[in-house]
Amino acid sequence: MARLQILEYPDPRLRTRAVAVREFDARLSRLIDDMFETMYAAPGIGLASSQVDFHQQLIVMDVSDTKDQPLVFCNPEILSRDGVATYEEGCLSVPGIFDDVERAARIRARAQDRTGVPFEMELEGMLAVCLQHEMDHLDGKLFVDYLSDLKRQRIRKKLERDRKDRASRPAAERATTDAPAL
Ligand code: K2U
Ligand code: ZN
Repeated sequence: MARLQILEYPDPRLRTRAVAVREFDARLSRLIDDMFETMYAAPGIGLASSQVDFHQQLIVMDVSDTKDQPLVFCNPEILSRDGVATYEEGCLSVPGIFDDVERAARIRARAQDRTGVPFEMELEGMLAVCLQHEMDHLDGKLFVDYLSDLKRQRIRKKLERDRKDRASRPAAERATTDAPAL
């Protein structure tokens, strides 16, 4: 398995609309395993294929505290929505930024598993928030798009400044501070 590079806002590749998964083969399965390794190492509770520059409709999630309840969603669709809930969201592609986003409180979703077998699932709480957040990624949408233009502009400037600062540090120093948690 391998840890994949996660694209960071405002990288334009994050705005690509993903196409449907058609081949449920060993290559897809290997990517799914790599995405899980990348997500757990980040750490995060969800990851969309768009974030690792793969533009087919694929999401991995695990919202469990014990990190032993992995979920795979290929070609996900939302069949129904109910209620409204506001959560403070973050994003591995927008590091260090958190803000409130309003989404459906409960959803019914249909998707395919890693072998292509279709399934349906009722989701609520963090599961529902996370899947809606990840499905936005597949449409090229980020949670910062729900914020004001002024907030989004400030976030973009901060991330570009942070990246420039990181790039100007000696490589040895970068390696220690940027090393992913083991
Ligand atoms: O898309 C991503 O970057 C993964 C997010 C998923 C997520 C976003 C908002 C709300 C829930 C899930 C990452 O997991 S962000 C890091 C994180 C970790 C734990 C809880 C919330 C956010
Ligand atoms: Zn995200």
